[in-house]
Amino acid sequence: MTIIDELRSLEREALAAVAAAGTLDALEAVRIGYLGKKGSLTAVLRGLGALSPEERPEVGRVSNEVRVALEGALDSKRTTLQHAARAERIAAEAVDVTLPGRRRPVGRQHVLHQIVDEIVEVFAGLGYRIAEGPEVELDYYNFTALNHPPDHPARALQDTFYVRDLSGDRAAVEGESDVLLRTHTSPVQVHVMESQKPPIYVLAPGKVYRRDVADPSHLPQFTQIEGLVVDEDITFGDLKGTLEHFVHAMFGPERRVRLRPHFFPFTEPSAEVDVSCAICGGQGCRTCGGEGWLEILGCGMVDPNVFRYVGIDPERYTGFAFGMGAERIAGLKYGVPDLRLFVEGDTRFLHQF
Ligand code: 2U9
Repeated sequence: MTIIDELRSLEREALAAVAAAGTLDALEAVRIGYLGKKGSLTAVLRGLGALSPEERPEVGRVSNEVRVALEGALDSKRTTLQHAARAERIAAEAVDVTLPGRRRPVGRQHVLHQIVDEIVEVFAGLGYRIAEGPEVELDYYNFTALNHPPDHPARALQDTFYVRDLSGDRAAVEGESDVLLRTHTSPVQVHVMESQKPPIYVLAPGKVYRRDVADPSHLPQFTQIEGLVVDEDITFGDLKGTLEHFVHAMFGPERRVRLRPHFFPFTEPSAEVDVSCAICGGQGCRTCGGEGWLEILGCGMVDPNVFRYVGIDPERYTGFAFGMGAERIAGLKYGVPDLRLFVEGDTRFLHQF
């Protein structure tokens, strides 16, 4: 066998090895086996120097042809294998975008905030401004300026959360603190009257605190909404008309309103306000406990003493005030029998609103 035959046989064998290589690693092994430093074609090329000057050009040309053919086959096979590897990776990484997306739970406004917003809307429509104030208050703003005598039962430790200063050398004796968690939002209106002249039309929504044990109709923390109007010639008739408008906007125009005499330290005269029962229309049923009426708020004409505390002339100005619990209003509107449900945060309950 001539050296030329040997080269051609090497070429066939190498091209077959390239064709058989199934991976990039196998292909690289083929390249090293023939064209590497110790490769079989490299060995032939190195031996060219030992040939006779007559043989050398022909053998040189053929060996070069074999090398070029082999390099070409290696390159094209490498490209094919690289494309195959890439296609395989893309297939493995593919995301099926035709599947439905994962649903994320969407939050919603808490039912109590919905109710507060609804009530705010009704009074904003009548020209009231919204006022806010601190939840930690002075005894003066929560009780004294609202005409509570020093021995009023609401001031008792059993009814009010007092805030004690346990730092420094201030006497930290229970019951002697003049700082407390507000028991109603009325101190907000006292601040308003101190800083603004009448006419005043304000609505004060916010959290209030009372030392009650939670039960179906009581919460130690709840949401109050109070209103205050101070202007010239404000009468009890204005109060009644305002409340009727509110009840009709909130519960529907078919509902009736009833006022019963009551007592509050800050209003005189005072009344509790009932709305006719939605179920029986006033006949008496299980929902209203046979009464035909459901209590929704308290109200009255601002006591002249309250005006004197804040420096408003009770001879020139009169006013009315009212207060309600948002939890109670929400409970009545939606027929929720236990106010604790509004503060427990159970989403199965809250998602109904
Ligand atoms: C000022 C003067 C008077 C606010 C009023 C009521 C009547 C009332 C209760 C309803 C249920 C409290 O949430 S509740 O427990 N409130 O009955 N509140 S008049 O009177 C004021 C407020 C501020 C300066």
